[in-house]
Amino acid sequence: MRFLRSAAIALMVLMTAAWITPKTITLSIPGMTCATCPITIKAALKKVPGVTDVTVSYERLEAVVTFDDTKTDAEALIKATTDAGYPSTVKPDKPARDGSR
Ligand SMILES: [Cu+2]
Repeated sequence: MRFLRSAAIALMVLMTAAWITPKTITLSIPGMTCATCPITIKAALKKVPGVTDVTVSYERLEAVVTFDDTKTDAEALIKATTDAGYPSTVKPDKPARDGSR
């Protein structure tokens, strides 16, 4: 019985993990003008609930954001960069690995 219960819990954890597969998008942010802009943008994106990872490249004028898509979405990320002074757009990405939507 005890084993069954922990097996059920393990299964639930696995299913939850599958459900919240993090999503990664690339934002094009042409408004970056110097090497400190990425720092501001990264801080703004990290503040968005659900965002787990942010990589901002000044050279490429883009930000790669990984987030939990049950907690936030591209619109919220765009709003965050825009509020920080850097309007952005979602870069069309290569087909995502999880095309199950
Ligand atoms: Cu700057």
